[in-house]
Amino acid sequence: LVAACGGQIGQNNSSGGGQSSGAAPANKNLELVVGVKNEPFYISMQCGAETAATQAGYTITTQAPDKFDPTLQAPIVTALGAKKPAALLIAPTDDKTMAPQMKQIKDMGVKVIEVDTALQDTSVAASSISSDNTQGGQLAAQTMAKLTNGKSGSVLVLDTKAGTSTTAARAKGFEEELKKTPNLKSIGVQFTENEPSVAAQKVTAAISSTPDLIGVFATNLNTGEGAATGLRSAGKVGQVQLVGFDASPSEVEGLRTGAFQALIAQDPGMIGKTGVAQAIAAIEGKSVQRNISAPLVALTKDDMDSKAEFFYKTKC
Ligand code: T6T
Repeated sequence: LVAACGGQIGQNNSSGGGQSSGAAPANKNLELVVGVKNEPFYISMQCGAETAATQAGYTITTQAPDKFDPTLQAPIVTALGAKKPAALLIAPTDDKTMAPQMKQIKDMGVKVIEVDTALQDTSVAASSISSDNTQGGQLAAQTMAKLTNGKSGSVLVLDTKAGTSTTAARAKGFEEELKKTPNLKSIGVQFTENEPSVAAQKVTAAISSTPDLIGVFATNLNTGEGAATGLRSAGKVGQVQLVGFDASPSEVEGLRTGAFQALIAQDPGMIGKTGVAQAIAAIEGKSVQRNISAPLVALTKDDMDSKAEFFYKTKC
């Protein structure tokens, strides 16, 4: 299987920043607003961000909505207006509807840095740090092609919520790349609302309606965990190939026990660290890079333990 891919931190399109003013900033408070509470991807990101902030002599506070939902995330951003951090690092939960609140905070002089997800409007954030999600989807399709090894069949793609920049790019990259394997046909992209129970239902429904279902691509953590539950309840573990995204403890365990055949893992700690470095550069008037790509890696049962640094954390 394809072992690894992805750009390197610091590789992408840079854009010029200002010159260093030399004076230390008075406000050294950063805020991180992630997509949802108690989720290993964001916990790992938070750990990386906290390490980098402490090393640089900055403080960072993390907040998250109870669900991956812009109507719950937007008020958190609006309330930051009263606190006025020097920078806001944010994983916007919708690529359009989070724009007004993010613009408002930017207009107050707060530097805005996107971590993981992004707005369609590229004028709001000074820097955007993310995995190359299109490439991650392509890697998932190449992995699915290898796993199915010339057999013919249908493949289900599970996205999370419409408006999530990352998972949309993964689904698109997967479907485009899958066309290069004519014996595999996508039956289309279905949304799970980032709820494992919905992902499980979509998988069991697809198993009933599509007798030649050979594979499932689950574009993120909750979707993958739910898809594995669906395969278990339908008694199809190992018969339907499951390629997931992310590397939560439950997904890693599922890879070990055979519910997943591959996982495309990200490096959320690196995304958090780099987000802090870019925020500090913006605050201190140094050069900022507009787009930064973080590495991705494909994990399989055979090689997973040699890549354990990619497993996500549940605490720092
Ligand atoms: O896959 C990650 C993240 O990259 C995506 O934007 C949203 O879902 C996760 O947080 C995993 O649940």
